[in-house]
Amino acid sequence: MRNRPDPAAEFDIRLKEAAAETETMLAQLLAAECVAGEIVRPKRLIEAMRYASLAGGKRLRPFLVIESGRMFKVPRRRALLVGAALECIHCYSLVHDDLPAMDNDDLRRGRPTSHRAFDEATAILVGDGLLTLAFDILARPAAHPDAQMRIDLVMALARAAGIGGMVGGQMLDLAAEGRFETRRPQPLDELGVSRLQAMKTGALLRFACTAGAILGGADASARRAVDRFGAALGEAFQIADDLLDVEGDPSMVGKQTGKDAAANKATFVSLLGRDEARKRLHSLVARAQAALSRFGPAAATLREAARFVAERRN
Ligand code: GRG
Repeated sequence: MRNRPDPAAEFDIRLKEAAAETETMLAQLLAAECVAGEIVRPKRLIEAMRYASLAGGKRLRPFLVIESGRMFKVPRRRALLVGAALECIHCYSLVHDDLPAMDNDDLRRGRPTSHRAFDEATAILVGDGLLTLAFDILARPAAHPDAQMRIDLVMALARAAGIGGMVGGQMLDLAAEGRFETRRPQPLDELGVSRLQAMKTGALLRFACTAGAILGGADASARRAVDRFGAALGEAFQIADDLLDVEGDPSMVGKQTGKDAAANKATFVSLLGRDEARKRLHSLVARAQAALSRFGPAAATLREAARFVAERRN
């Protein structure tokens, strides 16, 4: 009988497989040739969109869609398409976040940011193109044959990525930095930081986890369990990111570090100190893993994902 690899090894294999398949899917979706209804795909736009979304990134969000889908017996190709749509939103957010008007970063995923490799106007259009493509993908019958199911996915992703989700979280972040009228940093308390992070980073990760349950037609109680997992994982991810900004090696992280303190950013690390932030991180991992206990061995890889998020080095 073949020995099953341990959960950590199995996780690594599955994450790599999901990343490779996502890469292939994105490359197909960003082909030079038009799809029905389009007129022409400008060469520079496609080149820049491919630059921003191919060859790099852990592909954690598509992986979470695939793995949560696996628990509910979702056909892999459907989960892959939904994961690719989500990755488009994630890549657009990184491109726009790196722009001079936002974080003004030169390095992303170990390479020049999109506006550095191309130009600012192209980088703005790359983000616009990826955001629009995400919803094009979700509207395709290949994402799910049932139109109501596709509408549910569109709605859930729009809410996660939009005003009351990622975009809103970015707005709160800029306001807290003192970018607007006051021109002074606006200190946030724990609740403020927690809400900002749940929106800016957590919402997409949470969607990634619930998408599998939506695609698989899971009942309300299973959906809530997966949603609790996603919420805890999202918060853990951001605390790990904040710790990496303080402790990480830029050559490993693939971007500049030390930017949060320089921008007076309120994070759990700045509010609580590194040790307390790390304790909070570990308790979130335990909370995320406990949320999946009812699924038994079927959720082993997702439980590993919570550990990975806390221990990652990039
Ligand atoms: C500009 C609309 C708009 C939103 C920006 C997500 C975001 C909001 C900004 C990104 C800034 C940032 C670095 C946030 C920390 C969390 C995060 C999203 C890290 C990068 O995600 P990973 O580690 O990246 O999954 P890879 O490269 O692996 O895909």
